[in-house]
Amino acid sequence: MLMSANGADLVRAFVYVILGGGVAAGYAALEFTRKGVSPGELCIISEEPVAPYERPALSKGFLLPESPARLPSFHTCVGANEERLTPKWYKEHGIELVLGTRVKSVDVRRKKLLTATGETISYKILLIATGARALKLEEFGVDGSEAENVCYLRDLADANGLVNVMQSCSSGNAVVIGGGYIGMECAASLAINKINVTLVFPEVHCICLSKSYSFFDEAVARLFTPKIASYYEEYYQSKGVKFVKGTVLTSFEFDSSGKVMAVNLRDGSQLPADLVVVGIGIRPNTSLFEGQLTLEKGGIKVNGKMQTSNDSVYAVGDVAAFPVKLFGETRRLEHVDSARKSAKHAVAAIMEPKKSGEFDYLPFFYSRVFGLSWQFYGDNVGEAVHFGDYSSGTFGAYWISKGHLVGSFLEGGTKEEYEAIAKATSLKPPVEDLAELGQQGLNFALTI
Ligand code: FAD
Ligand code: NAD
Ligand code: ISD
Repeated sequence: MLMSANGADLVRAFVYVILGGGVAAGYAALEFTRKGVSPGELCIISEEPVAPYERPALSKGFLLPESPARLPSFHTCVGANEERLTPKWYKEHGIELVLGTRVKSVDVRRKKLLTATGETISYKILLIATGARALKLEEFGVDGSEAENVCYLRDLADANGLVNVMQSCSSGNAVVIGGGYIGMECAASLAINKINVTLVFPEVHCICLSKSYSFFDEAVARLFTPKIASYYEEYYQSKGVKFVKGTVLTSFEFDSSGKVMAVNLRDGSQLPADLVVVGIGIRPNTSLFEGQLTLEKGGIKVNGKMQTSNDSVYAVGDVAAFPVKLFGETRRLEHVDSARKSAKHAVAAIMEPKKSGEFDYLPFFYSRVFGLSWQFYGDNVGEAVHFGDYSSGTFGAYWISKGHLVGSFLEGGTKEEYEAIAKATSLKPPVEDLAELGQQGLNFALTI
C-alpha cells in the first residue's frame, strides 16, 4: 500500500517486514500465514531475485550431473516436509515479495528501511533474516576472487556460476580451498562430476576449525574428532579426492585472459587448477544494524523470543545470537534447522506474545555427501566417546561434559536411530562409565 507522507516522500507501509529472503524468511512466511496474517500486512525484501529456497540444496542436488535440482523444486519449505512456497503461494496469501532489492539502510528508531532502488518501506515489526556472506580470499590477503573460474557458494547466482565453470572443465582439475562444510560437500559433488579434486585446508583434519584461522576472536569448534574425520577422508580418497592439509593458498597463477591456471600454497607447492572453489567461512550480515542494536558473537543478540535490543525488531537464522537453554549460553548457529525453527519461534512470539515461551532449541546439524549421511545433535564439548564399527558404515560418537551426555553424532543411522540420539541428547542423562557407554553404543540412546 502506498501512502504520501509529505507530498514528495512516497512510503510503502507494512505491519510486518522480513529483511532477507533466505531459509528463515520462507519458514517465517509460512508461520505468519498459520498465525493469521492478513493480506497486505507482510512484506519480504530480498537481494536475491528469487523467492526463498532451501539453500542446502546448492551444494548437493543442484550440483549433480544427472537430473540436478532446479527451482521451483526446492523453494522453502520442502526441506522440512512442509508445503512448497512458490511465488504463486506468496501472491495467493497477499504477501508482498520485493525481490532483487538490497536494503541499504535501516532506521530502527523511525521504523523505516531504505532500498538501493530509493524506496522507503516502513514497518511496525521488523524480522531480520539477513543470513551471512561468504568470506573472501582478499580478507586473508590473497587476490583473485574476481577470476571467472574462482567460485564461492552462498547463493543461487554462485551455484549457477559454479555449474557453468564445472561444465567447461570436464575431467579437469579442481582445487577446493577450505576443509569445512562447503569444502567437503563441494569436493564430493565435483568428484561425482568426474573432476579431479584436491582439497586444501590449514587444519590437521576436515571439519575442524583451529583458532588461528577463525575470522572471529573466538574459535568456532567444528564437529569431527580425528577418528570421525579419518573415516570421511579415507572414503573421499577412495573416490579419488586428494587432501593437502596443514597449509593455505598464498597466491594464484593467471593466464593471459585472467583465468586461474594454478594455485600456490604456503608450503611452496603448486597445484594445477581449471576450477577453484573457496569455502573459508562466513560473516553474518549485521552491518545495517551496527550502532543500533546490541551485537554478540558476531551476530545480533536476541532474547528467548528472538527479540533484539529494540522491542520492535526480531532476528533469526545465521545472523542471530540466541540463548541456547540446553547449554545456558548464547550461541550463533550457522545451520538450516536453526534458521527454520528460530524463524517459526519468532513469528509465534510476534503474533501470540502471551502464548509463546522461550525458544527451547536442541542444536541439530547434518550433511550428506556421496552415499553417506550423518546427523549431530547437541554440543561437541567435553570428552568424545566413539561407538559402533567404523568399517560397517554405521558408527557414531557421544560427547560427555560434566558427567552428562551433551552431544551425539551418528553416520548411517535409521530414522528411529536418529530420533533416539536426538531424544537422548535433549534429556542430558548422567553418564558415569565412559567405557561402558562406548560398549553400549546406539543401545544407550535406544533404551533411554
Ligand atoms: P540465508 O538463507 O543466507 O538468507 C539470507 C537472505 O538475506 C539472502 O536471501 C540474502 O540475499 C538476503 N539479504 C542479506 N542482506 C540483505 C540486504 N541488505 N537487503 C536485502 N536482502 C538481504 N545447513 C545445514 O544444516 N545443513 C546443510 O546441509 C547445509 N548446506 C548448506 C549448503 C550451502 C551451499 C550453504 C551456503 C549453506 C548450507 N547450510 C546448511 C547452512 C544454511 O543454509 C544456513 O544456515 C541458512 O541458509 C541460514 O538461513 P538464513 O535465512 O539465516 O540466511
Ligand atoms: P566453515 O566455517 O565450515 O569452514 C571454513 C573452513 O575454511 C575451515 O575449516 C578452514 O579449513 C578453512 N579456512 C579458514 N580460513 C582459511 C584460510 N585463510 N585459508 C584457507 N582455508 C581457510 O565454512 P564454510 O565451509 O565456508 O561454510 C560456509 C557456511 O555454510 C557455514 O556457515 C556452514 O555452516 C554452512 N554450511 C553448512 C553445511 C552443513 O551444515 N551441512 C553445508 C554447507 C555449508
Ligand atoms: O539438502 C537439502 C536440504 O537439506 C534441503 O532442505 O536439499 C534441500 C531440499 O531437500 C531440496 O529439495
